[in-house]
Amino acid sequence: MEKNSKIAVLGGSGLLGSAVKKVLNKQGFESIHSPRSSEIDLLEKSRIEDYLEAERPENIFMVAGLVGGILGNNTRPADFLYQNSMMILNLLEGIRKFSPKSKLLFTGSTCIYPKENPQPINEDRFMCGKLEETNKGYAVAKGLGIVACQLYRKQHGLDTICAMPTNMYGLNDTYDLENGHMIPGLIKKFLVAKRDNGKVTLWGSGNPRREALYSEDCANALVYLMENYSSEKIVNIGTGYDYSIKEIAEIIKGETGGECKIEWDSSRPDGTFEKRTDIFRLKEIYSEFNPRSLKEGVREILDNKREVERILQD
Ligand code: GFB
Repeated sequence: MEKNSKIAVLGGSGLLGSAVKKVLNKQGFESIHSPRSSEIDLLEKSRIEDYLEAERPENIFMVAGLVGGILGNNTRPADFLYQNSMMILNLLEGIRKFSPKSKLLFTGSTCIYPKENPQPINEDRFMCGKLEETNKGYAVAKGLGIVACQLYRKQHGLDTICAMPTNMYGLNDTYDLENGHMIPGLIKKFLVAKRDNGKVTLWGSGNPRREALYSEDCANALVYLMENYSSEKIVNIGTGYDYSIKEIAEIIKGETGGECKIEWDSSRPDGTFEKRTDIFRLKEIYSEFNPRSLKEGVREILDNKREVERILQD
């Protein structure tokens, strides 16, 4: 990418999209366009086609999507399937017709892998087994997106690449306790418990294991891949090590400085037991990739006054 390349970030107001814009800005890219969903609804084919015909961005980061945590996914599986499938299909068709020189980076998710895997999970595990029920709709849509990118590359010669980020958190996250992801949910629960002198109720057994990737570290990898990678082979983006949910809770509790009691609600789902990523391929491409620890990432969030205010207001 040249510093004046026309770059589109779709989903630029979300957790990952805002981090991608921040990284691009930091690296001196000057022409970043991030249309809001009110400007371009990716579910409306004609709107995305009009946009691509008018703008013809040289690089497109496709990080838009309907996202949520274990409960959001499990409650609205058809919405997660439909919206995420249609968005990437509409975009690929639009690129093919109106902007075939655009390079597209599509983000999937590590939930595309089967429920059970040898750990860590290598990219070749894609389509090798049964999916986890709680996020089947999202996983099938993201899997479809990957295959679509590969087939548009094969048949139409589009320059598409696909990255699979693991569980993420960071500034500008969504702190929705019912439908959101686990790490922002825990950060909010511990902050509220500290403020109110209350207890914290967490879900499941606390035994499942998850990675914790800071959104800006993921964004650094995405920008690097956009500049240095072109292949149909998907690339995991993770830290390569995981924690039990209990360990994550202790780290967040320690950083928020609360003394609260933790209770576990076993009526809530555990989901996939473990999904640690194999990041060998990413490190081969981007050897300097060095994501921060959960403790460091949580500290950055807690040191940001505006974010903390937002968390407590939501
Ligand atoms: O991030 P999360 O909701 O989804 O994490 P997944 C769920 C895990 O955290 C389960 C436990 O083991 C939950 O039982 N947990 C404990 C909690 N307390 C809480 C809490 O307060 N809130 C939440 N949300 N969980 C996601 C997919 O799966 O993985 C996404 O939903 C995406 O679509 C992402 O693919 C990578 O980690 O299970």
